Amino acid sequence: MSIGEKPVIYKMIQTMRWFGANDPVSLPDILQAGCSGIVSALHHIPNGVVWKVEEIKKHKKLIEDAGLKWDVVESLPVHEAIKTQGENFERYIDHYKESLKNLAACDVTTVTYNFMPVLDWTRTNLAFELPNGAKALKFEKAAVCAFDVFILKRPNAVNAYTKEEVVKGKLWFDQADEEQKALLQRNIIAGLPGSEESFTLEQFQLALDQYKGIDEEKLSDHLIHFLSEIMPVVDLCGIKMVVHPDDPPYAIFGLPRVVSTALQLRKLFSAVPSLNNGLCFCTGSLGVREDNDLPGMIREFATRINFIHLRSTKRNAEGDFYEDNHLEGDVNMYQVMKEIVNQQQQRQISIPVRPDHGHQMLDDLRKKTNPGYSAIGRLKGLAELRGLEFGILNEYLLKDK
Ligand code: DNO
Repeated sequence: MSIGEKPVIYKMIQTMRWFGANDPVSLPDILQAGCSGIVSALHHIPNGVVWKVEEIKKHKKLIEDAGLKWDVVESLPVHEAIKTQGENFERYIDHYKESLKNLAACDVTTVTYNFMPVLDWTRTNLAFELPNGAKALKFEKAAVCAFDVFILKRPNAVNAYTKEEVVKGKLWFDQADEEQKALLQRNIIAGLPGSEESFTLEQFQLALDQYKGIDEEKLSDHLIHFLSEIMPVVDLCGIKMVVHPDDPPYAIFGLPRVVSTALQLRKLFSAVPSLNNGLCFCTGSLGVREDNDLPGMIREFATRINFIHLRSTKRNAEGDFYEDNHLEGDVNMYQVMKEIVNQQQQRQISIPVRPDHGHQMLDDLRKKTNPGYSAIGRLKGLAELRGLEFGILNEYLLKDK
C-alpha cells in the first residue's frame, strides 16, 4: 500500500430473506432496512424438480428491479430420497446438478441446503410472549415429548426420553386442551417458513419410517455421497455450496443428525475437501449446544464460511430454548462479530450475512407474518448487528487511519 492510500475494509454484505411475491415484507421494505442483498429461493417449485433458467431469471429480475441483488439461494432443497438413498435418488441428484448449472448460468452462485431428515427447522411455540409483549419462537422439550409420545404415538418413542422428560411430556399433554394440541401438531409438522415439506400425522410417521436402519453414520455417508456427486459440477460452475446446521442441533423423533457439531463438520470437510463444500454459519442453530465454541468454529472453518445467519438463543437446563434479542442470550455476539470482522479482512472478502429471525413486535403484532420473519424484529436485529460491526471496525481497524 502506498502512503496515503486507504486500506480496503471488508464489511458484511447486509441481506434479508425474502419469500417471494407473497411475502408480507416487500423488497422496498428490505431496501429501506439498509440491505443490499436478498436471500431467496424458488419456493413455488416442488422439491426435486429442476429450477429452469427462465424461472431463475424471472425471480432475479424482480429482485434487481427493486435495486437489490440476489446474493444467496436459501435453499435449494435436497430431496428426501437423496438423504435416505431411496427410490430414484440418482435421478434427484441429476436434477440437483441441473439446477446448480442453471443457477450458475444466471450468476447466482452461493447455494444453501440442509441435510436434516424429514423436517427442516423445528419449534413448538411460535408466539412465546416475552416480558415486554413481543413474541419469540420457542422449542420446548416437554412439548416435543408430548407430541412424540402421546399425540403421534411413535413406536418406542418413550425410549428417546428420560423418565422425568416423559413425566413432563405427559403433564404438558394432560394440561393442554384440544386446540393447543392441534396447534402444537401444526407448529411441528405443518411446515415453518422455508420448509419445503408439510405433513399430516400419518404422512409424518411414514416419512419417519423411511429412516429405519439409517443411523448417524449412514446418513453421514449419504451426505458425503451427495456432495461427492455434485462437487465436479459445483467446482466447474464456481458454485459455493453452504450447508445449514441442524436446528435444533441434536436428534429429535429418533432421527439422526450429521451437521450439529465441530466434529461432524470436520468429518464432512475432510471427506469432501473442495473449499466449495462450505458452511452457512448459523449462530442460532449451533449456539443451542453449549459444547459448540462459536468463535473457535469460525476460526477453524473460516475458509468455508460463505454465508452467515446471526441470531441468539437462550437455553435452560431442560434443553428448552427461545430466540432472544440478537445481542443477548447464550451467543456471545460481540466475540462472534469480532471473529467475522477479522476473518473477512484476512480472506479479503465480504460475506453475505442476514439477521436470522426476529421478534414479532410493534405493528407486526397486528399483522399476519411469517413466524420469525416479520419486518420490524429483523430490522431491529440487523440495526444492532450493524452497530456492533461498526463499533468493532472502528475500534480495531479504522482507528488512527
Ligand atoms: C430457518 C432457516 C432454515 C434454513 C434451511 C436451509 O429459519 O434457517 O429453514 O433456511 O434449513 O436449508
